[in-house]
Amino acid sequence: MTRKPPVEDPQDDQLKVGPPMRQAAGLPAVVSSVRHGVAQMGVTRTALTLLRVNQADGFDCPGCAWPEPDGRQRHVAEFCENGAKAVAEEATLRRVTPEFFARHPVSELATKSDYWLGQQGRLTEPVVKRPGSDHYQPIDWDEAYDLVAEALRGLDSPDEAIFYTSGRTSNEAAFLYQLLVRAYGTNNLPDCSNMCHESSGSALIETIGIGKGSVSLDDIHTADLIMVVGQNPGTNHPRMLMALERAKRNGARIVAVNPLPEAGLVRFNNPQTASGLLGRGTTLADRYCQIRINGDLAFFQALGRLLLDAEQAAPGTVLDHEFIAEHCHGFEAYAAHLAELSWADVAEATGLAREEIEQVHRLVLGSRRIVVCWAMGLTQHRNSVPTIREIVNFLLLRGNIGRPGAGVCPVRGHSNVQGDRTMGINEKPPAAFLDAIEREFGFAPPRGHGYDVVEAIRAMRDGRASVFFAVGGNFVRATPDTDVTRAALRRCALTVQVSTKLNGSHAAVGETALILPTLGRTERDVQAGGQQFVTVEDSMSMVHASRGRLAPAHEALRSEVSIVCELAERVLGDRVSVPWRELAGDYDLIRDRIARVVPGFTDFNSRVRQPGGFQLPHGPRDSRTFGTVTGRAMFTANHLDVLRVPPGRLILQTVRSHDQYNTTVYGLDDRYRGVTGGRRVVFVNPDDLAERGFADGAYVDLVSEWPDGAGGVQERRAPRFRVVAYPTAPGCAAAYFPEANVLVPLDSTAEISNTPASKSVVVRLEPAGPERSPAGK
Ligand SMILES: Nc1nc2c(c(=O)[nH]1)N[C@H]1C(S)=C(S)[C@@H](COP(=O)(O)OP(=O)(O)OC[C@H]3O[C@@H](n4cnc5c(=O)[nH]c(N)nc54)[C@H](O)[C@@H]3O)O[C@H]1N2
Ligand SMILES: Nc1nc2c(c(=O)[nH]1)N[C@H]1C(S)=C(S)[C@@H](COP(=O)(O)OP(=O)(O)OC[C@H]3O[C@@H](n4cnc5c(=O)[nH]c(N)nc54)[C@H](O)[C@@H]3O)O[C@H]1N2
Ligand SMILES: [Mo]
Repeated sequence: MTRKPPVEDPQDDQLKVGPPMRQAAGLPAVVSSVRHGVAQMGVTRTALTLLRVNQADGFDCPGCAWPEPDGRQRHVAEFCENGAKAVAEEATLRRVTPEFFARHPVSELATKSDYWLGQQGRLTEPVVKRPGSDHYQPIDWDEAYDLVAEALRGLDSPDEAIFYTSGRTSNEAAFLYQLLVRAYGTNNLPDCSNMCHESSGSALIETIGIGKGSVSLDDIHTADLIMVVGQNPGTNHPRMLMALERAKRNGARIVAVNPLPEAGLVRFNNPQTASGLLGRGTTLADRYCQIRINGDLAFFQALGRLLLDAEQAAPGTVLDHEFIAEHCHGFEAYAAHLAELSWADVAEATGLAREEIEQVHRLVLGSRRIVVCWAMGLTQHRNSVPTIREIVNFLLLRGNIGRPGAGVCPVRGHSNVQGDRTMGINEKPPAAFLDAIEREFGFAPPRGHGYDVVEAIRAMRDGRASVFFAVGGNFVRATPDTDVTRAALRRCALTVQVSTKLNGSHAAVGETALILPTLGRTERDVQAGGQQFVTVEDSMSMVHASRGRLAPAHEALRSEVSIVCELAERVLGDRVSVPWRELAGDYDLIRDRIARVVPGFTDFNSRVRQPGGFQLPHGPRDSRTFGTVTGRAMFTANHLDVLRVPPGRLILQTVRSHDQYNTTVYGLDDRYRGVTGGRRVVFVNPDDLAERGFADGAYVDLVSEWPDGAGGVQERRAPRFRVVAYPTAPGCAAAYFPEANVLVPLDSTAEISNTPASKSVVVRLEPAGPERSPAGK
């Protein structure tokens, strides 16, 4: 069955580094996507599978949350290189069987990298690791469910259990999952959002009244100016480059703000067109601001101040006074605050010359319609929420929210992470949502806040929680402070993973551990009522259907919906009157319930059957209605706190390579950044290296520093990284997630959103010791 034998763990002597590329996609991308597909699934299956991605009658790409164009504009192959890798990873013909677990004890799996683990193939049958044993063994589905139900019923309080979700879970499964968890009695529903766009949600809810982006694909196509800030779309949202290319053809200007010169933002060869395959492609960024890490709050304050100054010089010509008067609150306080802005602080925080910011300002003045896009480069810092508030300030000044071609665009990660939140995967659920649950299902859901990701780790670490249940994801590797998190999980009485593929979390286990294998997006889901489809919501609030077409990887696999329903029956008995079995048999019945509980889903079943689905309402976008405390869009005054590090230290960001999907590592190359054959690299500016006496190619340990609360410093060490002299902004460094997660202190989080600050880790470099790289730990 298997194509190409699974790989061994990487050795650092295979690592090669060349110059970074100056453009993205083109023919190499097509070659790469087909190569990955064929290695995992063979030629025919590759062709058949890839042609179904993102088509109206096919499945939603399990890659990113970038929307699909409407029917007319869709390409025959509406996927990208990295979407193709995501599909190949799931549709692989390799299998992890009970014999595999007999051969490999859990203690051995714990030493393997996520790359090795992922390459073993799809999980097939439920397995259990019992107390005292070092092996997973097969277990019946019924026995597995009983085991979980018994553990949950045995807890002193429902708050001693934690229910994690990753963002691939469908709307239907997510809705029933949160219903089960709330009926059981807790709001402990941490999810990957807590580590991802939580900062965006926090800032946007406060300032515009809704935590989602306000633009549609057409707004991108018709904007005059698009700012892409803290985002690497060439790798993480490749189809976004097509939208940017189209915007450019319509006359848009693009400004990139990023400490790294990312190839995809510099130039793009559209692989969907013949000229793009071979030609020179489109120059994307008109201005590239290589900002110092964490300088964005200062950057947007500077742009705000320049607009205010320009307005003062030519009153009535720069700001949108009508919009500000009619729809906004707090303008005077904001303007007064910016009058005090220190240009010296701006220079220090951004590392940019004032002239560079003024050039962007001139583009802003010449643009009526502005969109600001951002991702993890903005959300994973201590001051992320105030930074995103500053983007809102900047846009409000010229009325750039709630009109065509303009708005806020937080670009989501996981393909249904936004939908999961809409469905109630939220540890701090709004009261209106809980009221609706109570009305529809007749039980009183808990009202207190549950644990987010960081609080969940603390609760397990401190023995306040002892059952951990995850629908998808890879908790131990995705979270910060890997050693602390692993120890926390190991303290649990029971850990349960509903998963498609093997990963590090299957080796960071409680006394008893279960793996429940589940269907992926690409697979047919047949239930009592026949073949089912599920639905997802993309980054621009479009809800649409996703139909799996492939035969399931194994006959024992169950759908996430069916796993949740079976479990609910056993955990809850007749404590609530939810017809779990009927819902599991016919997902239309779940959608009927969603329609009655979640605003915007009226006639869900009929509207989702229209080609392309439907768009959820969005007050600011649709009618300039702002559901904030004042009923208006909120200007805010935010303190500019320059991130200063002790002499000799660098600010390290943890990023994705071109060959990974979060903790799923497809391969060991980062083509655009010139790295092949390995991942333990740290990118540092050549001047910083020279100052510290390190040469390109040297091996170093990365040591992070964090106040220990008693006047001293806590240190965390990631051994043996190859230094790569790289044109990143001075004072900054970059290494890959998840290898660098050991360096991120659990307590280093964003204010308000509590997102781990994994893009601003203070580190020093030390010459590496003689030992080899630890692969899996
Ligand atoms: N192929 C692929 N696709 C993916 C993913 C994947 O792993 N692989 N992951 C998915 C998920 S869950 C998410 S959330 C998204 C992530 O998408 P991205 O946010 O693009 O992912 P990162 O690799 O974290 O890149 C962060 C970018 O921000 C820049 N940056 C870092 N710090 C700063 C800063 O302080 N200021 C500014 N202005 N820029 C900064 C970095 O140089 C980098 O370009 O992608 C999604 N899509
Ligand atoms: N240092 C650092 N840490 C980070 C980040 C960073 O930039 N830097 N980024 C953060 C971000 S943005 C995110 S979103 C998180 C991601 O955190 P997670 O979502 O927890 O991690 P993933 O790697 O996406 O999860 C991959 C696993 O999901 C399972 N899976 C895949 N598809 C399915 C499915 O359809 N159903 C089920 N049940 N399981 C499935 C597979 O077993 C696979 O191994 O990581 C965060 N951690
Ligand atoms: Mo994410």
